[in-house]
Amino acid sequence: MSQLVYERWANESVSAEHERFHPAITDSSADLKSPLIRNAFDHPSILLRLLSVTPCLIVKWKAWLCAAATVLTWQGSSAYGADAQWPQFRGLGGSGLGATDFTTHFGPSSNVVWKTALPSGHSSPCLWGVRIFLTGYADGKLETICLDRNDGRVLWRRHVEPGNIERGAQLSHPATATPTTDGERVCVYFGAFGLACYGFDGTELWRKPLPVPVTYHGAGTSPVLAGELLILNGDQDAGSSLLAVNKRDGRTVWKTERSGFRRGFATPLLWPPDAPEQVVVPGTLRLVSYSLRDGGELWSVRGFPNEMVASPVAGDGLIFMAGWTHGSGVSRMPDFDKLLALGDANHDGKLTRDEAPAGPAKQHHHYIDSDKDGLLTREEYAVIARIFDESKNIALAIRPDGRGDVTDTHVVWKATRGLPYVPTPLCYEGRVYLVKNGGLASCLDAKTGNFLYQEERLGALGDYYASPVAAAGKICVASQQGVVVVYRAGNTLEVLARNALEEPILATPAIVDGTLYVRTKSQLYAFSGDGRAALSNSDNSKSQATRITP
Ligand SMILES: [Ca+2]
Ligand SMILES: [Ca+2]
Repeated sequence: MSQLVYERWANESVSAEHERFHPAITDSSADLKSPLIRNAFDHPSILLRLLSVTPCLIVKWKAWLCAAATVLTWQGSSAYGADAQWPQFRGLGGSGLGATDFTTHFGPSSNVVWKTALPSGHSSPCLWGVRIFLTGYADGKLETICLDRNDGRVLWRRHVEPGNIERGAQLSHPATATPTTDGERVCVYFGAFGLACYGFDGTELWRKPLPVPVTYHGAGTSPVLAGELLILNGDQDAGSSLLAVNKRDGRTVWKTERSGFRRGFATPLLWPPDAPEQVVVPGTLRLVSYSLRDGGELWSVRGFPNEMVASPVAGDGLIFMAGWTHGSGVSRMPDFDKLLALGDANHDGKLTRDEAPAGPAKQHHHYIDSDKDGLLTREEYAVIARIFDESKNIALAIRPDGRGDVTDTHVVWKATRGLPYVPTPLCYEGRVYLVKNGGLASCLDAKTGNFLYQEERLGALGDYYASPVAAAGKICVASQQGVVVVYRAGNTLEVLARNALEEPILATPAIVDGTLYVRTKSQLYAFSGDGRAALSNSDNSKSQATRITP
């Protein structure tokens, strides 16, 4: 492991809240990799406990360091495996699945290993080894932040300056895309800037400014790494495309236009998971799989909503997708001639927003106006009227081995109840889990699509933007209102805990190495219910006014 680069200003920026849990560490030259080690040196009694030997007072301090470092480094690597990975949005392969158990019960002051104040952002934690990567937006800067997974300390921060921030809805944010890493570099995307890539020590490797997407709700997708490529879904209200750049220098390898895709927020899925050859991207009315090699279209499925927010997920040899938009398939757009007769005051055959009669033409004026000249033409209107007419809310399973339009041949099952708006489905141990606004959970058999339970209450109301994640037979999902529900995976709904974190949550949690990482509006929490939290907290409590008890 290379020596971590600690920056003085980064240490200075650690919040007072963070300091409460972490006494300042002044000796950054020592190769002390975990709070366990650091605290042991601060408190020799802990060191003795860990070494389980009787101290000999004549042993020189250097020898102590050697012996302690050997034992404690082993302990550290055992607790914080260097192979620990959650390398993109929803972890390995975008699966949302962790490999280790996580604590069921936690809160702002219980089972907290550490917490760190962060600038605001909706991006989820991306983890590799001892590093956690996140993005944020503060003081006009789009930040990439690297934290030490051992203690939550900020290792480095880098930023890019945005041009115009993309148009966004009330809840959107300029730092929404989750970073992605291959263990050597971390790549980030900001709608208002484009792509940037940093080495693990914070060195900027390259940057690739991109046009600010034309959006109404803000950018939502996250980039994904696939071999030598970094893939970015560029769906927007006009000029959609799928972009593949060389992860080493940011040069464009291929770019596939997605004309006809008029809005989208999904993160692409790579298939097959172990050796990807396809990149699967849902969008307006269709889901399309492209060749990773050249971006050529391989197969597609019709029958989706006008805009896709949730991402596809793989499991059991199938690809699962769920899409829902408000009013989808319910109402047809009025005839354009009727709208002209009602509103076209200057008789130019086009409608300004003021001219448009109340209803969808006025409500969706900006969306329909594809060239953004402020006027709805007959042609622009016809495109969106068709899209709205064909829009269908659906969850389905697809066999991903076809070519061409496989709507009639490779869709294994469909469902129309329990559909999530933003949260991506979870496929776990042969079942597909859906979480709908209002805290309504559904579970389907992954192979047949039969409901095992449908729209049952998690007992935490409100909207859901974070996606469910799972490990060790448990599922974890966070409501926007800040309640993290843990429920048992299985054929029936059994809620194990509702943990209120007292702040809004829009980011998807991560489960790595027995620790659950949850980003709230202002903090990143690391929760653990094992001795790690207890030891860390008790150590800190010795010199801190605020004691955190498990
Ligand atoms: Ca007019
Ligand atoms: Ca226009």
